[in-house]
Amino acid sequence: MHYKNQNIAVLGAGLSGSAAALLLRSEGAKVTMLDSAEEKNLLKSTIDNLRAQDVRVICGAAADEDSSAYQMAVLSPGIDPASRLVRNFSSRETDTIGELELGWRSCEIPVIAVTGTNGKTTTTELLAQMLNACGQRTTACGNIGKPLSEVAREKQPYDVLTVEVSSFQLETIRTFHPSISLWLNFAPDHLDRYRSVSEYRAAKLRIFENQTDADVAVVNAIEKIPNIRPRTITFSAYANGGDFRVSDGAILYRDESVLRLADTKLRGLRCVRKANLSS
Ligand code: UMA
Repeated sequence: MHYKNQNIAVLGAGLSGSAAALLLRSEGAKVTMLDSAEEKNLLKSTIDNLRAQDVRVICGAAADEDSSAYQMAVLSPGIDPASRLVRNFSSRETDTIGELELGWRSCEIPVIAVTGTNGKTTTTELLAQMLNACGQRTTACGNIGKPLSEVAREKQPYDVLTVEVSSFQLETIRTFHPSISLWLNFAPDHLDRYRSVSEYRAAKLRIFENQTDADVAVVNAIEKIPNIRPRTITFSAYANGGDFRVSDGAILYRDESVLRLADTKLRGLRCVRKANLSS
C-alpha cells in the first residue's frame, strides 16, 4: 500500500494504535494520533516515542472533536464504533479500517488466524511453538499482545504468522485473508459492546470472509458454522464425528493414531480423558 504523504488519523494510543502509527510513519505517512483520554492518563513513554517519530498527538475532548481532514483513519480494536471519537469520523465518511487490516495490507507473509471465545491465546502460543520447533519460522501475534502492524514494520523473514484474532479486530477487516483459519469455540461474550449474541458471532465469522477453496478452515466439530468456502477440517475432544478426535489416550485423525496424549506435556489432559470416559 502507498501511504507516503497521506494524512492519516490513528484512533487510540494503546498497543494497536501505537504500532499502527509507527508502521504508517515508516511508510512515509503524516500521522495524527487521537485519543479520548487526557494526556496525563496515557503512558508517557508511548506518547514521547510517538512524538519523537513526528506523530502529532491530540488527546481528550480535542481528539473527540478534531475536524482536520484525513484520507484514512485506523481504529484500535478496543474502541467501540459507537464512541464519540469514531462517530466524529463516520459522520465525515472518512475511510476507516482496523489495525489488523492495516497490518495485513503491509505484510506479505501467509497467516494462520486463531479465533474463539476461549483458549485462543494458549492455542496461538502452542501453534507458534510447534511451528518453530518444526523449522517453520513464525511468531505469535495479534490480539495476544503484539499487534500485526508491529510485525509488519519489523519485516522479519517469517515463513508464516500465527495471529490471534478477536471479534473486535474482525469487525473492521476488508481484505484480511488467512490461509488457515481456526475456530475453537463460541460462547456469549462482550455483550457490553454488541447488541446481541448473533452480532458478536457475525463479527467472529468474518474470519472466513476472504478465504477461498484453496484455503483451510479448522473448525470445532460441535459448532454449527454456515457454508464457507475453505476446505474444512473438524476436531473435537468430546464428540466422535470430527476428523480429529481423542480416543483411548491418543489423538486420532480419521481413526489413525497421530499422537499419544502421554507423550505431550500439555496440562488439562485429565479433563479430556475424564470427558471421554463419561461420554
Ligand atoms: N480510547 C479512545 N476512545 C474511546 C475508547 C478508548 O481514545 O472511546 C483509547 C484509550 O484511551 C486507550 C486506547 O484507546 O488509549 C486503547 O485501545 P485498545 O482498547 O484497542 O487497546 P490496545 O492497547 O491497543 O490493545 C488492543 C487489544 N485490546 C482490546 O481489544 C480491548 C488487546 O487485546 C491486544 O492485545 C492489543 O490491541 C494488541 O493487538 C486485549 C483484550 O482484552 C488483550 N482483547 C479482548 C479479548 O481478548 O477478549 C478482545
